[in-house]
Amino acid sequence: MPDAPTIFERIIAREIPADILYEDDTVIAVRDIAPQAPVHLLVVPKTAAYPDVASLADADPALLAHVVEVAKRLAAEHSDGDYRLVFNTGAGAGQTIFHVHAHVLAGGLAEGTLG
Ligand code: D5M
Repeated sequence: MPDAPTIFERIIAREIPADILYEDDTVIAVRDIAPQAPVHLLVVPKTAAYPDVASLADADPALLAHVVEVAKRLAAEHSDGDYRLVFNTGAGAGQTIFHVHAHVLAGGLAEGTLG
């Protein structure tokens, strides 16, 4: 039996609401529902083929580069252009949705911390 669709697949299919900030043929960007920074966005490849960034990098580096480019553009649009790009990878690192996504964290981040 195929896996149940993730939250991101359901957002892409417009089955559940989200604050969609950008969309093209291959990615969608939404505001994170539980922000960890003043600006906290998610850039999500539309394909459900890749559970994490390592598998995306192996299989489709051009799509990963596109995710990075969209993240950069959104950070400039929604903040001052400085941002953290985070890919939680594995449950032990806090990943909860196994459909690759980039966290874009920006705006008033504490200096010198990773948290
Ligand atoms: O990140 C999964 C992220 O997804 C986490 O920061 C919350 C966010 N999330 C969960 N549900 C939603 C909806 N419905 N809209 C927007 N954002 C959502 P992970 O790296 O897997 O822990």
